Formats: sequence, structure tokens, C-alpha cells
Amino acid sequence: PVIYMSPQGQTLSESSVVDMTEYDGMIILCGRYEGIDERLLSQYVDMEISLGDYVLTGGELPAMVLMDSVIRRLPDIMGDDKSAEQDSFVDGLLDCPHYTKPHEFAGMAVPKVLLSGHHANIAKWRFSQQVERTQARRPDLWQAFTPTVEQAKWLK
Ligand code: 4GT
Repeated sequence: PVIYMSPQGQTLSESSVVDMTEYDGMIILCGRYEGIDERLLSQYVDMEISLGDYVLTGGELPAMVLMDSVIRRLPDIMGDDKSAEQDSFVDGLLDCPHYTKPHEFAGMAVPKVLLSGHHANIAKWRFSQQVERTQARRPDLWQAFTPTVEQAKWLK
């Protein structure tokens, strides 16, 4: 498809990104100044996509953002296969906090549960963090969230 990047388009979402991984390729059109002649848009453009409600000087950076978001969802792009699927928005919630080494940094310890090796407890803890963050930061996402059967149990 021919895609035109513009603030007048549909806002890009992770679900539309995943849909776009099915294309063999795409042509991304970028405007400058006041954009592209309406006659060209109506004849040759299949989709108009926006990154959000703000204005830039050109569509090139949005085009690169679109490419990056689609490419990272292609098979074999991310080292850890599961990681793209665990990120924010994929299950409708924000991501949980992440920690790396060392176990203590600037007087702050990594949460104990993460060092326990107890995978079920770790999964539950991560989910509870996702819930707390989403409720606090993105009430719109929380409102729209539908838990899986297991998540519904954890919420209870
Ligand atoms: C913002 C976005 C975008 C622009 C966005 C045509 C001339 C549009 C400049 C271009 N600004 N493009 N795609 N929010 N500016 O996605």
C-alpha cells in the first residue's frame, strides 16, 4: 500500500502495526510545508497515518517511526522471541518495571520476588505492577482492558 504520513490520518496503534507486518512492502509518502496536493492523495494514497496530535516540519521522522514499529514485529527481528509480545499495549496494559544487575544500585534493591526464581509469583507480581501503573497513568487503557481468565483470577 501507499501510506501518507500526516496529522490528518488515523493514529498509529500497536494492533495496526501488527496488521502491517503482513504486507510484502509499503511505499511511504512524506510531505513538507503544507503537505501533498489533495488530487494525488485521493488517487494514489491507500492509507493516511498519524503518530499523534502534534505537528512536525515533515513526514520523514514519522515514516521512520512507522518502519521501526513494523520491522520490530517481523519474525526473527528481536533477539528474545517473546519480548515483542510482552511489551506495553500488546495485552492492553502498560509494561511492568524492569531491573538489571547489580542487585543493589544507589541504595535501592531489586524487588525480592524477582530474585526468588519462583516463576508463577514473578508473573503475578509483574501483572500487579502493570495494573497499578495502567490505572495511575492511563485510565483510558484501564477502562478498555479485558483480562484473560488467569488475569481475572489474579485481579480477584
Ligand atoms: C505531524 C505528523 C506527521 C507532520 C504526525 C505534511 C507536511 C505533514 C508536514 C508533515 N506532522 N506529519 N505525520 N503527527 N508534518 O504524525
